[in-house]
Amino acid sequence: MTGLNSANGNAPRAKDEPFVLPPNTDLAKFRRFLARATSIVEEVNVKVVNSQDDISQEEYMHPSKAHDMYHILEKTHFISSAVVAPRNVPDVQEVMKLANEFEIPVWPFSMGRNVGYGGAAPRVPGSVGIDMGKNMNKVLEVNAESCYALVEPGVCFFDLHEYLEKNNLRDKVWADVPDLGGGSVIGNTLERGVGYTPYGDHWMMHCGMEVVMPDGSLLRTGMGALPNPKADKSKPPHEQEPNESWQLFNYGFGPHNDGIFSQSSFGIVVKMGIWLMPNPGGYQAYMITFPRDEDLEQIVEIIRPLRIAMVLQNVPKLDNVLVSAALEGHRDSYSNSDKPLTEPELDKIAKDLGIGRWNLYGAMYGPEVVRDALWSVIKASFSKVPGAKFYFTQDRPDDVALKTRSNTFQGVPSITELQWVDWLPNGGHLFFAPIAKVTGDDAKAQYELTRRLSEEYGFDFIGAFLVGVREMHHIVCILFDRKDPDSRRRAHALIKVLIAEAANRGWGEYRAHLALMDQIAETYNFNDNAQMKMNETLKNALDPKGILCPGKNGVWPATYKKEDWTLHKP
Ligand code: EUG
Repeated sequence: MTGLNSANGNAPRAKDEPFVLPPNTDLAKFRRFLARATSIVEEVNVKVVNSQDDISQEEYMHPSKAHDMYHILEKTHFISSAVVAPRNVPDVQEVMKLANEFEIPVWPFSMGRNVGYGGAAPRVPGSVGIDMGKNMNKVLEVNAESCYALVEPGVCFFDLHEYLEKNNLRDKVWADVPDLGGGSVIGNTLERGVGYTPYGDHWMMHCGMEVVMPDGSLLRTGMGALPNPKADKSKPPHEQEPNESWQLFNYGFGPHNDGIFSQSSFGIVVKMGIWLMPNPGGYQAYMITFPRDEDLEQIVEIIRPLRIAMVLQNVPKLDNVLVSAALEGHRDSYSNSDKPLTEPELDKIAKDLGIGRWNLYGAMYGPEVVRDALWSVIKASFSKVPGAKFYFTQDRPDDVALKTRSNTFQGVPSITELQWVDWLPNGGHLFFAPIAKVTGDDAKAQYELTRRLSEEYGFDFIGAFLVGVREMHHIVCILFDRKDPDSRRRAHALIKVLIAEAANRGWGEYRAHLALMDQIAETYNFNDNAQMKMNETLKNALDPKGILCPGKNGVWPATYKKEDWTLHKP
């Protein structure tokens, strides 16, 4: 295990010496590596992580590229030694080959905005970050007739939306966006992020990828493997005209490989197709408030058949009272107590804001006759919950949460949702994100368990259910004070208990922070860890030196002794 060399105050560091060197790498070798990297990408695209400035950025719009802004371990634990930004696909290939030659681990990221899950930070301290977003940030194509885009890693949801606006394409197509618009389309999709239009499942809606493999070779998946007969073969492969069906049919021929590049360490995605939604020709967002905490079960039972039948057309979001409250205010305006808020306090917040203990946000798409028909079914269904109230955006002109969702649900990105992080001073956040069935029983049981444990560890329960088609992503927002070591420690202890208790009940997480990947990977252990064994076999075959993202999602290459590196020490 690499220690922090002199960040903890031992020998003074040379000017070009990083806080943390890569494993098995002394300063002389690191310097040789950087000189070679510089000759590939040019000096402006190489940065050693060696100054306080490099690790002091804490703003979403100006994220750190070197460490986790919402760290729960020491700030300098998950940290890179240097960040290298390739200018193009051949640079990525050359950097990958160089890393193999030097046996230095690398960790690609797109925008560095994987907030709540580790940001741009690497799993192995001292890895070299590969900043895929800095220079490779083009929308390569939008096809408004067949409704897709082809993008590079540095295209974020704001960029894609802006591209559609600038080219007057919004009347033809919309891009799905998640809560925060600054994330990379590719990065978010590979992490299996979720947005809120009918195209909310980004992984489901991606189509075709170009990938740099750990050995530096380049491939295209799906129909992209079939050459376009019109392609100019004199160009390098990454510039050749792709097959015209690349973004139309995901599967191609033979084993469908895309899955091994998602939440994985098996390749670096340098181009990806994403389906766009045709402009539906009409739109209306709504909010339904439910007065009592106990309404959860009944609400979810009503949601299931409506969502599976696609009467609920989008990914609706069911927020507990504090998600909405935190968007519009700070905790200290409601309570001075450092104990979790009580039932009467929560009821009072709901009353003051004119919202429910649970609030369902959704949208309808299509011409008015279609929306009217859908609304009559939706309204009749949820009216079975006593006290349910129904609002359209225009009924609550001052409601920040509703207004923001109304934009998000029609593909207009923002960063307003980030405001709930300021519920506490110095708010940092960590997500616990188990999958739930769309049943009243499961929702109630997950809510009870996660709320009880959150409160035992001194945190308010702030959570939302995002309804996929046959499951819900239950997002428990663990909000801590990042300047308070005790608050960080409690957040970390809480999520470890949540993961274990959830697994005991058959619940697993869809995505995880760097610090929790090992533990969660170990819960997916059916039949003597058969799936992990296959992942390790693939990892060792594709990346025999274990260079690309060692430890990503709990998959450790053979070159790393797992027992020494795992952060899960039960
Ligand atoms: C949210 C949603 C997520 C996630 C983290 C946060 C929304 C928070 C469905 O995915 O992973 C309110």
